[in-house]
Amino acid sequence: MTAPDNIRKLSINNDAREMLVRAREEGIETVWDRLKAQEPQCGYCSMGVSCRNCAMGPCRVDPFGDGPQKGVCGADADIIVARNLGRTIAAGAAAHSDHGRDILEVFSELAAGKTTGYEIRDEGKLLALAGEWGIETDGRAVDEVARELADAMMEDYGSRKERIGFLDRLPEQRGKLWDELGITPRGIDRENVEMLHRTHMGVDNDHVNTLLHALRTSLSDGWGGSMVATELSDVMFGTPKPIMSRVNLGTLKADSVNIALHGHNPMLSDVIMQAAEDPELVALAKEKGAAGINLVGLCCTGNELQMRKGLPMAGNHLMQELVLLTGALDAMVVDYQCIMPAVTDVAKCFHTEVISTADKAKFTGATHISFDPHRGLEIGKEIVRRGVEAYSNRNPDRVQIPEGSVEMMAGFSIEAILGALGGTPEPLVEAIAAGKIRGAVGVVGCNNPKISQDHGHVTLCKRLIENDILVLVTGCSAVANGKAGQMVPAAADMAGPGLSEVCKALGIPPVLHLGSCVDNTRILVLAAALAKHLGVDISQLPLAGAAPEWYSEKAVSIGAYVVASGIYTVLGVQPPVFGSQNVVQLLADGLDDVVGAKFAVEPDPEQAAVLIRRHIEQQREGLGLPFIAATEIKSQAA
Ligand code: BF8
Ligand code: SF4
Repeated sequence: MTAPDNIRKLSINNDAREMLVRAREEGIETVWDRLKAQEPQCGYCSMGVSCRNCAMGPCRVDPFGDGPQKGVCGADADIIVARNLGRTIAAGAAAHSDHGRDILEVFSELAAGKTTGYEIRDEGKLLALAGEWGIETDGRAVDEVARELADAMMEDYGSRKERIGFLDRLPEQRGKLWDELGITPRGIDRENVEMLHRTHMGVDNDHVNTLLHALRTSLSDGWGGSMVATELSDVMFGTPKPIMSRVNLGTLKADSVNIALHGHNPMLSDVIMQAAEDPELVALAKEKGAAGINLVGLCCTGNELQMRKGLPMAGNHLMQELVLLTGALDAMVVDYQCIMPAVTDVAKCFHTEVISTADKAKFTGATHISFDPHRGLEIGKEIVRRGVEAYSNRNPDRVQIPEGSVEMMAGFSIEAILGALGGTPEPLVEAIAAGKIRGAVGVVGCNNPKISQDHGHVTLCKRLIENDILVLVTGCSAVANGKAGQMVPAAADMAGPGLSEVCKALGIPPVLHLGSCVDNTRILVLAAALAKHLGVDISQLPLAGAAPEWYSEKAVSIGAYVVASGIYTVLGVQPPVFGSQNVVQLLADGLDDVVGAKFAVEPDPEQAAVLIRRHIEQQREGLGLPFIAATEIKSQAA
């Protein structure tokens, strides 16, 4: 079907457009309608110059100089913008790190033998981690080692140490630089709490000092909480290996019970996948007239399961309401983060049951089934049973599933990437040195209804691979690239000659799926390993980061820890900092002299690709590698 222009511009994907047409026809409100209703959005807030940190306010300063230049307490634009950015980073870092803590708590209970439905699936990784953390492994029982590792990681959340445990992974230069700058993260919770303290009225009133701590806070996420989440998820659910899967709304099946797993934490969804294979529940589904039980993923819970088990993905962030509009979803199981409160409103227009599972994330209008790892499998079965029961309420006349799904490959943990290279980064280094691969870029982050859905991700990645730049994706970017067909080995044909040759030799796509958003830590680990291998700092490598369609506070924390780790990062959506020239100057320029990397903002993905290619060529030149002159790059973009 062809959607009218006003709908076509909202998303580049036909499945989304078809559901948007249906939403308009049936008068069902979606995120795009609500964005429109909010416009024009507040200019002060968009520029970051409004403050409601205390009851003398709320205040705003006028960035154009006509109105007040200071809040009631005397805070100017620099202070207000820096404080707001610091709080945003703290919220994002807290979300990732608390997710990590939840995984760690289940891991600890597993080690104590108190869970059902969990096991240590990657003992080798557990032992390697224990070794890294200085825990004796020789001759000891695995669960004993696991308990000690869990305790050591728990300590990282507090503030008992000078530095958190994963920092030994850093190249020496980077660790030293952070020490000199005073931004070495000491404790995961500590840096977050200190950020909130500093941004209370009358504490840190020097915007540079505030922003340095914002970097420290983000590092406690990237090299702390998120890294705990990734590493322990690998231990408990398996370290991903390349696996084929499918993506888009066509992964729903009209003849089956359809259950979507939405959110971020794989703890419960992993046992739900086990439960969906339970013969009794499959028989129940058949009794109700269904062919079977079909699970699909949304957002990062989906990514976690796709990486390890090939779970088909219904879509990314902006698909969460549209999947309900198919009328074919019997249950949406949610944990936390990026789940729009609106899902229960849309679900009401159909028979879909929304089931919330995290006690810290309840939704009005949802059925709450509290997750408890001690009864993991039992709860998983209870949830699947509800989905099967809900199937009986489905109205077949209201089912409309967009046709066809797209094949994609997932599962590129660092272990898998190194495995494909024969166990060492050397072949990758050689390919980069020879210019077959010019560099690598992590393209990460969300969808944002302010940008045509997936346009930023797909266009940027396309241009990068055409220029022999290897792309590593996570989160919603992975889903976007998957739908565009850029994540199968055959997509090597879309890449430039050098990258194409390497991909074909290894049988891998030019855009590699590294997992969920906490798995951006895999990119950090790879970057650190490459830098160490070459004896240079991360900031010298031909690497970049990009978040073309970001929306979330977590994405801001990611961007901050990527830059603080020494990687140039281009944002596609303007962050609310433009009310302070000093803050903008620092982020977009000054930081380069501090941490060896900086931010750029470029909404046009074609231009973002040019910026990134230029940066990569400069980095190559710095390392004495063959490079393409900037003028030549410019002409390629024309
Ligand atoms: O953590 S990319 S919209 S789903 S925040 Fe959310 Fe953004 Fe998607 Fe995953 Ni990440
Ligand atoms: Fe206003 Fe200062 Fe209070 Fe913020 S902290 S609301 S700028 S008085």
